[in-house]
Amino acid sequence: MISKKLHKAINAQINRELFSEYLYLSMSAWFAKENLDGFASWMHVQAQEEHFHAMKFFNYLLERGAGVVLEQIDKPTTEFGNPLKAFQMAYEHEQYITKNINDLMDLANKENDHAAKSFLEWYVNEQVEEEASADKIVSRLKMIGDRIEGIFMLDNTLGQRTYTEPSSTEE
Ligand code: OFO
Repeated sequence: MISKKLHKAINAQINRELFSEYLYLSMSAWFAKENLDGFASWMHVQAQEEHFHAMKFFNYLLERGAGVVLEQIDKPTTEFGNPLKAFQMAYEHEQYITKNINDLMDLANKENDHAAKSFLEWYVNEQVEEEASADKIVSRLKMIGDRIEGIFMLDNTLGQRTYTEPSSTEE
């Protein structure tokens, strides 16, 4: 039986993951408008990952016999200025999500909920990857600066990212 507190906190995290999906979709639309199709595609894949994160929490609550209440999703920003600013925002957003995952883990510890702790481990590890991938692109964009050929080369590289749903053993 999951505690009321932890149930409420995980339910709130579903909304944050869905907002992440929205944010990255909005970034994808902005990059597409800027004719940077590779960046747009990378962000689209990222949005798919966020959907998976949200559904993993969603299914977990159902599995624990707890209900899910879907709340309103905030409207994301629609203008990002330039690729560096967009990825800096993505990196900051991931740091914010990491903090929330850590808070969930702290709560699961406090509640002595071993099942939740084991489940949340997946997200703790996933956030390391989430932060690292955004941070790496921020660093590359800083190196590139205003050089348009560098932007196009990175656009080409990022466009090669494809979405693969994590296998059930990783879930
Ligand atoms: Fe769900 O990890 Fe990004 O936001």
